[in-house]
Amino acid sequence: MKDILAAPSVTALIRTMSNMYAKGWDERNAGNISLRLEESELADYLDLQAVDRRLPTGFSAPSLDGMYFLVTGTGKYFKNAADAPARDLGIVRLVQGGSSAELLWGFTDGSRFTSEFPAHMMSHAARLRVDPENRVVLHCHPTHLLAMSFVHDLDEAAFTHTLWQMCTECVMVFPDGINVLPWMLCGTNAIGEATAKKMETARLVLWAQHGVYGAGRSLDECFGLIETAEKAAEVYLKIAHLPVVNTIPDEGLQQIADHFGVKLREGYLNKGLSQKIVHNSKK
Ligand code: 2HA
Ligand code: ZN
Repeated sequence: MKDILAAPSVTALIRTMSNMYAKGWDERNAGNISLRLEESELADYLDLQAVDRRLPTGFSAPSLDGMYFLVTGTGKYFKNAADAPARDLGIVRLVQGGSSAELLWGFTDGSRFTSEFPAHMMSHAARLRVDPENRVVLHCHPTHLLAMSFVHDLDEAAFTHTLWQMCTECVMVFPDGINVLPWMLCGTNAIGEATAKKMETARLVLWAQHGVYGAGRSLDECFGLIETAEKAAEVYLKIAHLPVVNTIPDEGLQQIADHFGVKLREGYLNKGLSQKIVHNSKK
């Protein structure tokens, strides 16, 4: 057997966690990641019949039955993952309709996967229905998106539109926009189900006054998605209190989309918001 610590998905996950920590998105035990793995990626590294422990999940996800996930552990610090990967990460196989997870590697201190496992698995199921190649669900607390959720209208079209206006590349990176959940108690099946529902129409879901979820085909793509939205939120917060005299007009946003061949979320342009930065469209 090869060394699992040298497996490309494990090294990529640790690198992503370190980068996220460096960005300031994952203080203390904040954040969690799950990466779907193919059996073929694991076969050289683990005895897939050797189940260490069985962990109840508390939900059902029949479409994920038999799938493998590399996932971060509950209470673990992104800052430390590179020092103790076998303690802070785990590889599980979902069985019994998703109601149970077989631990194949990791969580060596007897712990288990993130408290946000329901939101992760339900989001995987939702994204796989729209994109069979989706592999990543990633949650973190990026400072500027979090801050923006206190001062900006949480209407999804308005929030998306403001982010799109902040950097030219936003419409290319997230043409599907950002969906928004109001503040909710985290770590529950209820927020998991609500997040998954939002994941059906966008790869970014803001948890107001908490953080953000992203989904994608690779860790890099998903990291870049959040990084781009977070950059836009940072620009917004730098200009929100200043008189805005120039913007990218809606026609410009449409031109970018047409030029790069992406389809913008229906109905998010030409809502009369284009020439001004909207702090609260209800005003
Ligand atoms: O894992 O971020 O939402 C800690 C969290 C919970
Ligand atoms: Zn969180």
